[in-house]
Amino acid sequence: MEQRVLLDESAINRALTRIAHEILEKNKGTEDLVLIGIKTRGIYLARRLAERIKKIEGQEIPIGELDITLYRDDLTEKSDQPLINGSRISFDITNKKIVLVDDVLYTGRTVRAALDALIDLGRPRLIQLAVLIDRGHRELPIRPDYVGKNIPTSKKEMISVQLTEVDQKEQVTIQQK
Ligand code: 3GP
Ligand code: 5GP
Ligand code: MG
Repeated sequence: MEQRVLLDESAINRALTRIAHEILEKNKGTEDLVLIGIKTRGIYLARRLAERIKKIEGQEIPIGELDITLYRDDLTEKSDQPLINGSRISFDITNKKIVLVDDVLYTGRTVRAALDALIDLGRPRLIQLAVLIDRGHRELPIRPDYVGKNIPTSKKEMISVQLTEVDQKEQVTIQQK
């Protein structure tokens, strides 16, 4: 299967550093700021952003986790019903500025489910969205506030996000399904 590298390790690092700065700029610092990562790789990306924010501002910000999966037979045939499998958010989100973090944004249905889950937990002041890759094909009116890289894709393509914490490798590639 032919595979093309979209981001290598340094490109991922630069994108995350830029997004950390953008988050701080847009929110004017870390006050009431929290990060919530969406299952698997979004959680590691959220942790990395929090580390960078700590380096830049010297402030620790809370991180929560949401576990959302799509019912599907395989990666090409997915039904469009994302399911919340659980959350680990050990702080009150009321009046917080939440940045949701995911690796890939595609139809937007996962993010919609995340928004539902968050709004059930409390009333945040605002919710923003950060993704490493926006591959297009939105089916809902959802747009990211922070993007590592926009990659126009065909629906037949698949983006593989490999992070050392999970994959012992650090790169983003695109291939045909
Ligand atoms: P993630 O948990 O880190 O997001 O859903 C399991 C993994 O499969 C996901 O990892 C995701 O990166 C990967 N994946 C690749 N292509 C697709 C796709 O088209 N849909 C979904 N839901 N996941 C995909
Ligand atoms: P959406 O709900 O926006 O269609 O898809 C978002 C979720 O599905 C993300 O959490 C992401 O993990 C996964 N996803 C969708 N398409 C891709 C893809 O091409 N590559 C990867 N790695 N994940 C994808
Ligand atoms: Mg994901």
